[in-house]
Amino acid sequence: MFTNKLFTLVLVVQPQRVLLGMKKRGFGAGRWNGFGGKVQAGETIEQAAHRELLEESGLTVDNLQKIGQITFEFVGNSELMEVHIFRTDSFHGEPTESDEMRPQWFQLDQVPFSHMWPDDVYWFPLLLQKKSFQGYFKFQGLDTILEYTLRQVEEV
Ligand code: 8OG
Repeated sequence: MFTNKLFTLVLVVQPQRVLLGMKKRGFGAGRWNGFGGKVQAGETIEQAAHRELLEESGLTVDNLQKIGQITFEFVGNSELMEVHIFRTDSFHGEPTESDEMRPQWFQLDQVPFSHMWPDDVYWFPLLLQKKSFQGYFKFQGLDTILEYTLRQVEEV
């Protein structure tokens, strides 16, 4: 039987650029990504998204827009990762390096997909166009997508 574990992911997107962080340690180390992590007991998914964004990037935001939800299966692991994805276009503070992440702005036509999770190239275009989506990706190891579904939805 599968169980689900909840995660958040926040992308700060401005008209010409997106803020990504180089993950310095742990799961996904060596890859550029948005900011996020596990939802803790006693907090809502949205509270977790704000907390992780602040911890990893030094930024606070007034509003997070729910934009996507992707479930990840890793073959051999019965714990599915249910990742709730948010975007925001405005923020307070200065992007600041943390123990976990080194933030950097990327032009929207220079998103470093070859150094990101391999599924990101599929759903980033939807995120950038503010189109809500739901997906499922089945991974073999950390690099190979065995199968996936991805669809645009009215509301996440
Ligand atoms: O707490 P931890 O840093 O281990 O949380 C994992 C983070 O990575 C969390 O923000 C969710 C995110 N994440 C995955 N898989 C993928 C993926 O395939 N693509 C992207 N962009 N982020 C992912 O767990």
